[in-house]
Amino acid sequence: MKKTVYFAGSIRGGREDAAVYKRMIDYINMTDIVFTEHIGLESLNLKTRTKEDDVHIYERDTEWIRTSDVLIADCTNPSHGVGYELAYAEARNIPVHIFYDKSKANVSAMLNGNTRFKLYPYEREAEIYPVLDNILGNK
Ligand code: 6IA
Repeated sequence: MKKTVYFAGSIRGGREDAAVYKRMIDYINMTDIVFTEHIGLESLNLKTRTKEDDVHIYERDTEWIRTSDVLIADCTNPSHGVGYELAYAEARNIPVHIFYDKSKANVSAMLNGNTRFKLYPYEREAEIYPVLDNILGNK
C-alpha cells in the first residue's frame, strides 16, 4: 500500500534548501504519494497576497496533514509554518520525522527535546535516502 506523505519545508522562512526539498519529494514520489509537491518548486510566490489566499492555504494544508500517514520535514532552515505543522501533526498522532543538516542547523529545543519526534541529523544529503526507505517501509 502506498503511504500518503505530508512533506514540510520552509517557504516564507527562506528558500535556501528548496533544491533538497525537491529531491526528497521526487524520491518519496517514486514509491508513495506526496501531497505537498509545491514545497520543492523553484519559483514560489512568497509574498502575502490576500488574507483569503492564506486562509485557503491554511485550511487545505491542515486537511492534508489530517489525512496523511506520515509527516516528513527538513528543518535545516527554521520556519514558523513548519514548526506549526509539526505540532499540528503530533496533536493528531501523525508520526513526525525530521531531517536536518547538522553543519547548518541549530535545531530548536522544541524539536530536539520532543521525544515523540524522530530526528535525523545528516552530514551529507545521500544519508537521507536510505532513512526515507526505512520510514516508508520500502526496504
Ligand atoms: O512559514 P513558512 O512559509 O516557511 O511555512 C512553510 C510551511 O507552511 C510548509 O511546510 C507548507 O506546508 C506551509 N505553507 C506555507 N505557505 C504555503 C503556501 N504558500 N502554499 C502551501 N503551503 C504553504 C503559497 C505558495 C504557492 C504559490 C504554491
